[in-house]
Amino acid sequence: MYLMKDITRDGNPILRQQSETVPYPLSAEDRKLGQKMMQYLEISQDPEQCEKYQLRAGVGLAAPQVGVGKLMAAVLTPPDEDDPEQISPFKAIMVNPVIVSSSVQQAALTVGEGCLSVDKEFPGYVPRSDRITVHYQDLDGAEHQVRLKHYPAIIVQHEIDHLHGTLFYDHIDKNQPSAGIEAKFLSIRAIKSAISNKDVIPN
Ligand code: NB4
Ligand code: NI
Repeated sequence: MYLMKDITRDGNPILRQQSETVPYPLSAEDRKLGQKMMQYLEISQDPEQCEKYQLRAGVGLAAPQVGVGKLMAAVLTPPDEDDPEQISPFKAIMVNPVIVSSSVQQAALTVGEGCLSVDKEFPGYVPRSDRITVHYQDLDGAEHQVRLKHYPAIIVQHEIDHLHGTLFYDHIDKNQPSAGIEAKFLSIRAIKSAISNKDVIPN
């Protein structure tokens, strides 16, 4: 199992590299990698085990964070009580994921984002697409295409960013404060001032 000592930290060049396509059939090693990443998330979300192994809780983990530059990430979203529309939590080991479409509508977690690979705190909104369609393969090579919104969509975008060498704080607008907003998810209009890409046109 992975422990915090196995997690690569900001400054390690692998976190800034483009990951490589994973070939099929999957090697035993690549399969193990996917399973171990999901295991980290499961253990870290169990309060007792999280404490026991001194982990930082995670809802997603990307291969570069365990030192492997391959297009693979695990996502495990806990049920969101504040979002009754979210029928079931999203759980997937995603291989070669590609975002095939994303909404113009933006959303951000009001609490900002934290990353297991970034020890420093970076307060501020991380504007992302509110909805995405992502295509990926599972460990058996089966192809999946799913539409995600809100919280799961934000997590998947954070993980896919890792696979392309991007970290969450790259998206934070350093010139705009983020105080005073209470809603959990915000439309692009509400957080317009925090969005650095001024070309994004609200729908
Ligand atoms: C990935 C997330 C950062 C923002 C939002 C959140 C936590 C991470 C990083 C979007 C994706 C990991 C991967 C949490 C967390 C809420 C739900 C359920 C019970 C504890 C858990 C805590 F831990 N981010 N950490 N950061 N990353 N929510 N929750 N709770 O997961 O760096 O690239 O277990
Ligand atoms: Ni991260």
